[in-house]
Amino acid sequence: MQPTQDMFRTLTEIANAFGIPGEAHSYKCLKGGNINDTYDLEMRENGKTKSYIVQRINANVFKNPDEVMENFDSVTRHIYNKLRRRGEKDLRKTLKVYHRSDGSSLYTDNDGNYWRVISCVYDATSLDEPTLKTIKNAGLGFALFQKELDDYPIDTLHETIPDFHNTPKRLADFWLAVEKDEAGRKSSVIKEIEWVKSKEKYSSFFYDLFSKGKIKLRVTHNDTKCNNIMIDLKTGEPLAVIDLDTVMPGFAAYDFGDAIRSAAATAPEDEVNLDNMRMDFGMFEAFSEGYIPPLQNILTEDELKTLPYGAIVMTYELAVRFLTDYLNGDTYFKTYRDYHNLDRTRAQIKLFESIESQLDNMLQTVERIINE
Ligand code: GN1
Ligand code: MG
Repeated sequence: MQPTQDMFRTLTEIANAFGIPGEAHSYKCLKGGNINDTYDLEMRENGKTKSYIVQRINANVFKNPDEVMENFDSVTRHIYNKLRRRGEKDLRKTLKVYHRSDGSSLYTDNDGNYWRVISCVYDATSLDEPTLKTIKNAGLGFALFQKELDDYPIDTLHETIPDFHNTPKRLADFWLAVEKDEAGRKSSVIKEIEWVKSKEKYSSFFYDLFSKGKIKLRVTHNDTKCNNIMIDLKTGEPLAVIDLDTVMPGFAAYDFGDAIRSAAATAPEDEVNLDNMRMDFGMFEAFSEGYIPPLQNILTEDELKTLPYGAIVMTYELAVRFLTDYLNGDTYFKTYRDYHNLDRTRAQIKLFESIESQLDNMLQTVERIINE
């Protein structure tokens, strides 16, 4: 999206409300998210420029922005304090939330939109298109995030989206959407609906392990798309994990799985030419080599060994969510073209089939890394 005067005025108003020093100079729209709107605002003071990340929180998705910010703030503080205690100099390894003079970290504009300001991670890039060289560090970065939060008091976290990764509930919502057929699209997606039915067994995979006491609820990120990790432009080292709106109790395999779903896919999430879409095994392997070693003493053996199923379940869940939204008339995810949610569904189905067909090799590879 091209910058507009109106948006520039709004962002300037927000920067002023937060007491950000200097004068607003220009802004850029940062793309990549399906939910919030994100801008990079450049402020100038005494000839120096500094960037700030200004975000509008999607209140249709996050019904309680105060609770989102409480989680965000305390998770980033937790990591910051640990980095400081270890004498870590590079504070790009976590984000900083800005506060207003009354202590609040939110600003509400005249239209009732909620805004926040977050530090910019300098000399870094979000990993939109990982390569075999960079993906191992993405795995390492997400693992370190999991590790930093291992001692975070899980009961103090708000559930910012209830049942966010409750896969059986996602499936129940899907069947409701099929029944209601709100947008009159059901008859055009009969094949996809049948596919969802045929893979239903995966929806309760981790819930069954949990009820048997084999895996634990942990503080997880819940949206580990590869563009939610920042990588040092010069060294490739992982820096901050970003987009912390959905940090909530969850299963480690869901974070691992969502990262594989996005980072090891050979095409974008909404690819139309399905021949281009599959999971690249080498990418899976490299990510796992970064992710597993730091967590060997944290995750249980059952958690580690079942990680590959996370990729299956997360890809299934997202296919179900995209198709649900398509049936509901595109009310949740931002869409940029007709049939966007349907294209996304089909691309996830194709990716799922590729992941499922490589499952045995994935399990063996994880086993090998665990035993190394
Ligand atoms: C959304 O906002 P973004 O793009 O990081 C969604 C994730 C999906 C993802 C699919 C709060 O994430 O759950 O996996 O789109 N976030 C929310 O691209 O629903
Ligand atoms: Mg997100």
